[in-house]
Amino acid sequence: MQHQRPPAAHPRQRPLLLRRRQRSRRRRRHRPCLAAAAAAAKTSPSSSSVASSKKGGAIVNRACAPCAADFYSTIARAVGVSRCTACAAGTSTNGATGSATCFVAAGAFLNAATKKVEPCPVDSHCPGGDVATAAASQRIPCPNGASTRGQAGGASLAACFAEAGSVYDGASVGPCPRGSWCAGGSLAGAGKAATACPPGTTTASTGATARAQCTVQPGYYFAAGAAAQCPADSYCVGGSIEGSGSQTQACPTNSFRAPGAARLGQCVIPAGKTYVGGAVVDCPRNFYCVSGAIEAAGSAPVAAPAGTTSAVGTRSLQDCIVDAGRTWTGSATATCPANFYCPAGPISGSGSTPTAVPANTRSDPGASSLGQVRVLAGYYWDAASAAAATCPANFYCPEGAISGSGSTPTAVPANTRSDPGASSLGQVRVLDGYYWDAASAAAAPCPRLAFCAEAPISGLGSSPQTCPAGTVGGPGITRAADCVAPTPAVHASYYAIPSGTTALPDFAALTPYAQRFVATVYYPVTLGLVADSGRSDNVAAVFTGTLDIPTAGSWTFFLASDDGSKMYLSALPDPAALLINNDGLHGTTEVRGAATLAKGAKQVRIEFFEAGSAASIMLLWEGPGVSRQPVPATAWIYDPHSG
Ligand SMILES: [Ca+2]
Repeated sequence: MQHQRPPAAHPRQRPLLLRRRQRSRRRRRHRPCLAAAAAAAKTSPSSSSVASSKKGGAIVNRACAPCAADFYSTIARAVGVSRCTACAAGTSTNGATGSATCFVAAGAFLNAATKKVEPCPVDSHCPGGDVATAAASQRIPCPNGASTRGQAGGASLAACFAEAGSVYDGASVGPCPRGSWCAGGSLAGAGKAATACPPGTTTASTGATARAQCTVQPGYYFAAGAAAQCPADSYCVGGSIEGSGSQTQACPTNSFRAPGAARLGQCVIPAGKTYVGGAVVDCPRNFYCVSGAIEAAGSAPVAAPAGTTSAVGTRSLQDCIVDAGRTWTGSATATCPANFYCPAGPISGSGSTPTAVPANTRSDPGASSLGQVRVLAGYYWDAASAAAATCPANFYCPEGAISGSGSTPTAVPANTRSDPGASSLGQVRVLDGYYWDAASAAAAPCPRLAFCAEAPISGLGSSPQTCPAGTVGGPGITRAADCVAPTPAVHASYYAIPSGTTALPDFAALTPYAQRFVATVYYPVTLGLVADSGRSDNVAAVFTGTLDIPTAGSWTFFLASDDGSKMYLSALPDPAALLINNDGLHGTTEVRGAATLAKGAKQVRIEFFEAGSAASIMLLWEGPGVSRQPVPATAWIYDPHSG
């Protein structure tokens, strides 16, 4: 049992007289305390109570009393002087009375060198304790890696701190383990805590300080408290679970991706499209675009090879279109070979497969269509059977393109024919009695002076054969043996004229006494009958006929007569058509006249008279290809109506 008293004020705080009075009272109070102790022993069964009663007390008012708080007494028995001693500076009885000792408070220590109580140093903690023991001097360093954060006076381990990113394991402070984060704090509390990152996440290294340093690896993202694989058609860059690691990014529109993509470049662009400027767009014309990741083929259109084209959105090399007239050889295009044709087509199909030309046709290199294929000479393209067929009889078939003449046999001209398989006009045969007139490009009746057997245009069909001299052939005549002497074609009229005539008469006023046809006008000098007039003298004649001028050009006529004569290039005596005037009485005299004449028929009129004695009338000519000579009977065209 102890008496409660208010703690005494410090002696030095009191005035001197008062202090003396109090010392006197204290002497009385601090007397030996055995009696009281013995009394106390009788009333307390506790031996400790008996022991404690031996110290920390003093006699007060003849009774034994405990030392006040912050005073102590070590006296165990009466020695004549008894008193309580104040605790040294910095120590206390921790509020207890009757203490036999003083204590250093936690957070301070008793410096043995200075004998003074000092605050516990930085980075240590001091539990304090009984000044009579070593405990009062204890200075315990914070564990390795911990500190008091610059503060002195640490009382316990709680005053030591682990910094953020480190953790106290009960022995020392080390880096926060990888996969955890450590906020740091007092070693008695938060400093011991390493918080594991959520499932599937970790930290980049040891020493993480905060949850935000927990990361998911690329290809994963943090959701619902754990890492999960990045979903399809998205990508996940990973990172802090409180930042990018918690996000999924959609692959660009029209791209796709299996789960687990870690970056934009792993999004896959479908074939026929490409990734440009942040968007998926159609593969451009004349390129092709295979499917691939953005970071690979998906953003790399490939140019269509030379000699090919491609439409917008082409998906592969095989879809490129080989140009018409070219073909794909496996690595490049080449000109379509001869005897094949090559329409435009994909590399995967017709673009790689030249088509052989049909039988009896051919093609030049670079042909692009069946229409360009050429049907061989002697054949034509029969559309119904889609094949080259032998050119039919009475047609001819030069080589030609199927799209043009090769599909159209050409009918032979009139009055010609052909055998099957004719390849050219030259092989066409001109019918008997005709010849091929190149100038008019037609079969014409055989000329008057020729015979014409069937023959090809390229041969004798264009060359009428001349009849033997003095004979004529003409239309329908096919053999030399059929050529005949011409029918007399010059119409002769004979007139009786008076004796003493000296010049040609006016025939219009006369009437012929005889008319007949004669072969030509060529009667040399005679003293007998004049021509076939039946008279020797005083006779006149008019010869009319039509000359067949064989060749156009300048023709010279020679008219010799005894006596007078005239030659007109007309049937009637047209003064404008007078070519030769050989009139008057004279012996055989020749007069010439020239004219430019067209080929073919030309009417001629010759007037003549014989007065007496010798007589002659002779017509000669000279012209292109014809030397001076009498005009032959064959030069006259028979016309029964002439004259
Ligand atoms: Ca005469």
